[in-house]
Amino acid sequence: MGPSKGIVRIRKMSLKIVLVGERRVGKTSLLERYLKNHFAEEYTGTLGGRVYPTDLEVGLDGEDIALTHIAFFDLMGEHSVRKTFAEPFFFGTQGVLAVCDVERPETLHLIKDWMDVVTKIVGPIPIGIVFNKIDRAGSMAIGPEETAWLRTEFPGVPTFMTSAMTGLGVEDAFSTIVSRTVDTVLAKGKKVRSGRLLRQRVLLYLADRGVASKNDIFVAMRQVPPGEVMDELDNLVRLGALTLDEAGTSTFAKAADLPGTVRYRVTDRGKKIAESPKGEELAIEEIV
Ligand SMILES: Nc1nc2c(ncn2[C@@H]2O[C@H](COP(=O)(O)OP(=O)(O)O)[C@@H](O)[C@H]2O)c(=O)[nH]1
Ligand SMILES: [Mg+2]
Repeated sequence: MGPSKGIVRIRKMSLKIVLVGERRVGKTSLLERYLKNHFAEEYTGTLGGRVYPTDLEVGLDGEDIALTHIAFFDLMGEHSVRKTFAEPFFFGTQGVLAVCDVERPETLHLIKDWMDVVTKIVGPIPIGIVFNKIDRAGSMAIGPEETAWLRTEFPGVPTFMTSAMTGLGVEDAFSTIVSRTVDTVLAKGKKVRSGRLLRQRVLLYLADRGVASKNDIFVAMRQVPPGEVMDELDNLVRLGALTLDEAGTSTFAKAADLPGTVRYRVTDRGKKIAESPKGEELAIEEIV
């Protein structure tokens, strides 16, 4: 289903985006600048964390839009969060802005430690690297050595030069991480939907014939990679919608380990699911 003329689809989603980085690099100032367009001179370092909830509209392909509710998480007790409270703090994070201070190169290298902690908890997610305090260009300590290090450690990761003080580059850094996070979340959703579609096709094919061999099913689904078809056969057996037709295969065997001649038979339950209207087809998704 590509974007079709005249129809605007609206996707609603909630996102969690976290700012990481050492103390005093400017995380809180960047958030304050981006969300409230204001800059506080004094330093108000406190323990814990703080959430800035925001609603943003993001343009998608064609005319489609995403209505996002974004929770930006700001660190306060930076050290204790990385060492002790990482799991609850980063749980469910979908995007990261990693901030360093152009006057302190060590804050760039420590981004690696922050990302290791985050990735361990939520896996690979979109990230943007922010070089803040660019208004201090005169005392900038980030040179070719740092740039080379960055390319090795974070290949392909977008970088931004920002100043929370003047506002330079701030909008770009935030809007890029937001749109990358939205794209990633939507891509994951697409995967689930095509999985549902394949499940229904396999089930209808078998409900029609009663029995079919693994090879026949591959031929019927030839546009789909065999690995995906086998995963779906395994799911349907687990759901009790299909059984293996061979005598003596009472214990569950993975489709990948079985010969092409092995036959699958649709069960009464499988027939019922195949016949049910669309809404109910999807209900089986929950059971897996
Ligand atoms: N010159 C300059 N100072 C900044 C900038 N961003 C933050 N600061 C200052 O750096 C200090 C630490 O900022 P803060 O946002 O509290 O850092 P955090 O600990 O990472 O949240 C404060 O004194 C800020 O005023 C910037 O872009 N330029
Ligand atoms: Mg702060």
